[in-house]
Amino acid sequence: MGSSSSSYAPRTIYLDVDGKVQKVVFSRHCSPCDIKELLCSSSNIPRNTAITIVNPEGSMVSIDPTMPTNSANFLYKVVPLSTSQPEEKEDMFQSMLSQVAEQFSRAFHINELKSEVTNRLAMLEKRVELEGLKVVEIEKCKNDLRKLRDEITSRGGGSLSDDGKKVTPRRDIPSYPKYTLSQETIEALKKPTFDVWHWEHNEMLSCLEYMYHDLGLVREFNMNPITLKRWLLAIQENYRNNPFHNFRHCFCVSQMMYGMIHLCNLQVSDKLALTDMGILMTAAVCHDLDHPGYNNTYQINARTELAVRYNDISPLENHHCAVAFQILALPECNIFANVDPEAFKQIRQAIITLILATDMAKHGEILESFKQNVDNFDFTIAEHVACLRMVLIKCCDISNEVRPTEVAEPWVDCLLEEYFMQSDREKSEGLPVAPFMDRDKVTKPTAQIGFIKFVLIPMFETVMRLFPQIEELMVQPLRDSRDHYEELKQLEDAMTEGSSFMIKFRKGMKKCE
Ligand code: 0WF
Ligand code: ZN
Repeated sequence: MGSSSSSYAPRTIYLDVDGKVQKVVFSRHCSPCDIKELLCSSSNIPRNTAITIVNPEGSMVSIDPTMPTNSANFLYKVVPLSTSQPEEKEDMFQSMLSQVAEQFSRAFHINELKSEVTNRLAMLEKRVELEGLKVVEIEKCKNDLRKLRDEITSRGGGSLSDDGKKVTPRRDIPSYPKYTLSQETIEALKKPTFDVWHWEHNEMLSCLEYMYHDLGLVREFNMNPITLKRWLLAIQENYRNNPFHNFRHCFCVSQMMYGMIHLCNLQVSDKLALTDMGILMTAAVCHDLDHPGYNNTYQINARTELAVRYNDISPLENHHCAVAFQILALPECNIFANVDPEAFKQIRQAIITLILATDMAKHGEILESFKQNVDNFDFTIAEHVACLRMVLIKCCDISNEVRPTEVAEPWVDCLLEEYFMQSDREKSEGLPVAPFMDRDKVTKPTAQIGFIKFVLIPMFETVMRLFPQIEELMVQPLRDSRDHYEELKQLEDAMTEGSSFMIKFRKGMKKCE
């Protein structure tokens, strides 16, 4: 996978043609018709024959440029539709329809959710009509309906419900293609300059898989490499498609962690153990699982089920943790299955601590305790190491501004989009709105300047006292970004002054007229 070829790379599928393996390569820009013709000619079938493709499990595979690729030991078969009997065609059509319907209903649970919303609304209306509801009951019903609406609107394909029953990946690893990373990508992956926007989900999965192998974590924890793939797939499917808190953000945080491990030489020095690296990487991968796109303040003010379940204590972070361990509880996804139970207990505890540390409400407290020991840091003191691990995941979690401007800036738009969705909802529900989330008050420079100056630079400069090598690649880019946004702010202010001058000027002209 070369860093410039991913979206152009041809796709390869393997066919069973009369018992022999036939490799078929096509461009991602081919139309479904082109691919059908190619499949016909590869299978010695006349070019215009209507065909379908079935996999070894008998399921039909769509024919289009994004069709799931397979391997030589999971061959697809081309079946000419013209040779099927009418009943067979009907069966096939019915099977196809039911598969599509099942996929839809599995992914979105639309029918159950729709009928539940309808039922509850009907019940609510009836009760208001018959007896009048107490305020607290109305609030509870509103909350229930809000939850259901959330389920419908923010379910991004494979995310899971609060009861945590849908953590199993919806597709298995044969449809998660094996990418070979180019040397260029391997080198780039270690740096904060890595272009995180360039890659599709499957490619990011391959990069994450590579990081686990490269750091020696697969060997250290005696992981089954297939389990690692399945675990990563389950992780990806349990991130929702939010504007900001999505799988690409998970990838960014994990890639920055991998980058910091290399930059600070943690993987070769005797400073941290391989177990620490496993804890750091796994916490980074899991840290925002099933994020609903609305922050803790919203959860608490709106009294959502998560806030109630976790008694208003870091509801989101507690949820991310719970989902992480629900996934690890699946035998087919348990990357720590071969670790002895005592060691697993410690790893679990450390991962929980790290995910909980990503709650920004704890920022001051965590940074202060790190400052206490940074100047006489001792890698043999467990408490020091535990504190460093927390600061490292915090740095990675909010590190977008460390990246080059063209990579960092789109993330601000994504975050503001998510914030505005929340503040619009807060306004419509009569809940308090934070000024930094309000579309009428915040701009990109105003959002970023304070955050870079008072949150990011102080934290990264503290880490720099322990690892001076981060100055060039992490701290300096932050200073540059602060300067960039301060210039933007001046421009913005000049434009506002200019336009208010124009308004006054026009008013004056009107008076003269
Ligand atoms: C938009 C801005 C902001 N900017 C970032 O680069 C960034 C990275 N992560 N996050 C970021 N927020 C948050 C995602 C969830 C938690 C952290 N925000 C921060 C806010 C506007 O403004 C401030 C500024 C200083 C202190 C508190 C909020
Ligand atoms: Zn995060």
